[in-house]
Amino acid sequence: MGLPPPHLWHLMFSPYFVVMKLIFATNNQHKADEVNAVVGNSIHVITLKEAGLEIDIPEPYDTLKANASEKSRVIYQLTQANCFSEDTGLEVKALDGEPGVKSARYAGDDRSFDKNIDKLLQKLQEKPDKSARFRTVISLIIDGKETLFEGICEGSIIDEKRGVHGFGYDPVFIPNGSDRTFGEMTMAEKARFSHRKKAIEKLVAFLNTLESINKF
Ligand code: ITT
Repeated sequence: MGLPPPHLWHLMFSPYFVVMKLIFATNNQHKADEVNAVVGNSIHVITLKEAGLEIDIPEPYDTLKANASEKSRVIYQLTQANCFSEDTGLEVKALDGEPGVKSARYAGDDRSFDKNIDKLLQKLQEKPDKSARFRTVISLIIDGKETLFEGICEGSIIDEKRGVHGFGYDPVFIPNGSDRTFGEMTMAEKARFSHRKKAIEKLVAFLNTLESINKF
């Protein structure tokens, strides 16, 4: 990485100089907490709220990728700042991938986690195959150029809620390799399996390969 222009040299003594700032185009604080736990001090992640942006970006498309791209594109156009977004879906095999891209509003526009779970359990009642996966797609925009990352966590759905941690479908999802739901795990325990963590680790690895980016 080259030196910044002389009038910015004072920033070299700022703790933020070596830390890249990225706006995370999300209004979901749970997601932000999980991402912050993975990136630690290596990236300064700024949520929309922290950036002073009150915006609910529509997710009109029928793929996670298209919706993730839309969210980061809108924020980049608005701020010209390096940013990323992610779209995540719970994909249930016996329901042909539902709720998938509709995960947030599966039971309606009020985005109730409880109602979404109730609808899911009701639709799965008669289905013997309970296998499911979480899939996260991240869209990162650095200096106007988009790169995508994916993280998947395979598991299954149980027929009653267990645990109070996490958010969304966590109380009914058991990742392969565990006998506890995400709802019964602390954030650190969930991270051992998490789709989001896998995608974010790829993002961090990618950023580490970039030689010169605008860190301000
Ligand atoms: P942003 O678009 O503002 O980032 P959102 O909550 O609308 O936040 P999504 O569009 O990605 O996020 O919605 C996906 C939904 O899927 C989310 O509302 C949860 O119900 C569920 N979900 C996503 N990640 C999850 C996770 O790690 N554990 C459990 N449920 C999750």
